[in-house]
Amino acid sequence: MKHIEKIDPQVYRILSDELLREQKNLELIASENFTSLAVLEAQGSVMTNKYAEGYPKARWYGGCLYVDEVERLAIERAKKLFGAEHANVQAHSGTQANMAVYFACLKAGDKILALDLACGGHLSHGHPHSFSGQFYKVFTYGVDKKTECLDYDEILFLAKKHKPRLILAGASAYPRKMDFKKFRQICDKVGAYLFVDMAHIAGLVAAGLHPSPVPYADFVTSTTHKTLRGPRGGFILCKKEFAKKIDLEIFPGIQGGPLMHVIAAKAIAFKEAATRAFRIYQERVVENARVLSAALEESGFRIVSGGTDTHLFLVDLRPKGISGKEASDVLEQAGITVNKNLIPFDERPPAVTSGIRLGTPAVTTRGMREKEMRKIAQFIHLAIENRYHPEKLSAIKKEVLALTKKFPLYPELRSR
Ligand code: DSN
Repeated sequence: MKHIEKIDPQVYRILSDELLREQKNLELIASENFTSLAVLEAQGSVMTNKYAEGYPKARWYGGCLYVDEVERLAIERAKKLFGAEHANVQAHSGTQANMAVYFACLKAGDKILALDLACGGHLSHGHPHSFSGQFYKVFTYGVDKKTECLDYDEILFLAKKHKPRLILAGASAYPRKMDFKKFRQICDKVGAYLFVDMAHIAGLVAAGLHPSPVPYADFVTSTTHKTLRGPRGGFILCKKEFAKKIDLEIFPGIQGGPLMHVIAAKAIAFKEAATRAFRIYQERVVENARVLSAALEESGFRIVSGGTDTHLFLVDLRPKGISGKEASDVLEQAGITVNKNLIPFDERPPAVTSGIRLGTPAVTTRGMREKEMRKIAQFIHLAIENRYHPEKLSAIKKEVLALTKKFPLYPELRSR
């Protein structure tokens, strides 16, 4: 960052502090990860300079020879990685990708059926404050009260009752595998489109550790920066019959010029995700999540649905008498970053919550394994137990620092 240091010391200081924060803390936010240096480099590359409205070979501006090449590469790699008929890699984010899908197949006022936010859904899946909840008539399904897992008979019942034009599968905070074949069968029974938002599990799907939605869904969206470990951004996969519609909805429908530097980084991430090393990494992510959740359970926390099949899980904090908000603040003081999260049937409001969501993609990228997961569970347990003792939280923070030092992050990058 030598140029930033020279030109803008204030921004340099802030970026350095963020690098230090990422290096020193334990990152357990399930949707975050650490990209490769190659992905970082591409995002800071000269392609940030280029306007390229349109698609490869059909642009509005000249000089698109190389951006065409890199976008084609990203498209081909995404299609191959997920076995898809068509890929659009221009979506700036997961929410933009979702917006393009809705616009491609729905009219304002159409009915959609999606997972309730309180049971793990996402804001862009029909929350009243999101465009999705304002443009469409939204019905939700939840999880079974006892198992805290999806109940496909209930989803079928709701689909028959409401006759939605589109059924959405996919979640931000659901720890179990989803059965996309069953979703397809339900859609076929009521004549609905199947739309899967696989943002959280895309890395697991790429590695073959979670069943792929691609053979079953009409539309699949994802972000590139969660388990997939690429740059911040989104993409869409769909059947050939919807290709033109999706491309038109992204541009000129809802976006202008694509972020070509990010698309170059997406191409790199898709290449990285096709390797054996990435598959091994994902196996460790899932194993680490299993070990961390089991160790926390042993320390008296309740794990929603009794565990996890994926990279994330939800901790019910009620047995510890602390809210999600308090727990997240306490853990932050101990150098552990998490997010508060509603648990199914939560009686607390979303800004408080009774749970936290934990995920292992980032710590696994640092190289941590089962032994470290048990240690992290102990840190979390001790921090919550000693929440009124700042000196004990500082002591845990020192231990966290000792642990993160053993698993260096971006040692090639210089911080202040
Ligand atoms: N904010 C993301 C997450 O944490 O799951 C979803 O968009």
